[in-house]
Amino acid sequence: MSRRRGAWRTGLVVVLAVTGVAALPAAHAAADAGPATAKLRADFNGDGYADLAVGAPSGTVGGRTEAGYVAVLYGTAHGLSTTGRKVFSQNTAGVPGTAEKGDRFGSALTTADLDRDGYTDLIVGVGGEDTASGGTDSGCLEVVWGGPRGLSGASSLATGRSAGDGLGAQGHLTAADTDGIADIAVGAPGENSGSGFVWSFRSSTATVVSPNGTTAFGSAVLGTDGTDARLGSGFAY
Ligand SMILES: [Ca+2]
Ligand SMILES: [Ca+2]
Ligand SMILES: [Ca+2]
Repeated sequence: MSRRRGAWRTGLVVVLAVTGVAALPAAHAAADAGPATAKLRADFNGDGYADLAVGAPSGTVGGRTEAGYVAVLYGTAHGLSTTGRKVFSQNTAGVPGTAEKGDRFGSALTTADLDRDGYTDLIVGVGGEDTASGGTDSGCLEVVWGGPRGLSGASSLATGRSAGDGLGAQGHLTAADTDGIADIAVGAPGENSGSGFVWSFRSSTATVVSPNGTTAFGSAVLGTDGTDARLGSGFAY
C-alpha cells in the first residue's frame, strides 16, 4: 500500500470529484418491483430469509494475491445453506474492474437497498484498487445488486481521489435515515499520509449516491492530531 502526500482540497468540488455520482441503472430503477417493503437486513433475494456476505480481502483470485473476494450464502427456513453459494470478485461477470494483485475486494462490506427496489444490495469496499482518477491504492466502492435470483450485476459508486487514500479499505456502515433513503459512511484511512478521512454519501431518489448532502471530514475539522490516526478505520452509526 503505497502512500503519497496529497492534501485534500476541501469543498464541494472535491466532493463531486470523489463521489462519482452513479445514476440508477434502468434495470434497477423500478421502485415498484419486488417485495413491497425494503429491508435493512441482508435479504439479497427477497425471500424473507436473511443472507450472509463474508469478505476475504486477502484472498487470491486467478493467481492474483490479495485481489480479494466475497462469499455469499443464502438463508433458508433452516438457516444458512451452502447450496447456491456464490463468490464475487472483480473477475465476476458484471462486476466493474479486474481482479489484480492487492485490490482487496471485500475490504469492507455493508448492505442497503440503494435503488429501493425492495431487494437488499451489497456494497463492497475495494480498498487497494488502483483507479484512473486516484492512482495507486486510491480505492473504490462498488455495489452488487440484489434481485429475485440473488445478487448479480454491479456498479461503481465512488473512487478515491489520491494515491494511497484507501477509500473503502476499512469499516463503513449504512443506515436509512428518517426519509428512508440509505446513506453510506465510508473511511479512507490512508488519506493524507495516514491521517484518514471519512465520507458520508447520501442517496437520493434520482441517484444511488448524490453529492447533495455529502459530509466529509478529517482531523482538521475534528481539531485532532492527524498523525497516523487512520481516521475511518471503524464505524458505529
Ligand atoms: Ca434471502
Ligand atoms: Ca482491480
Ligand atoms: Ca436493491
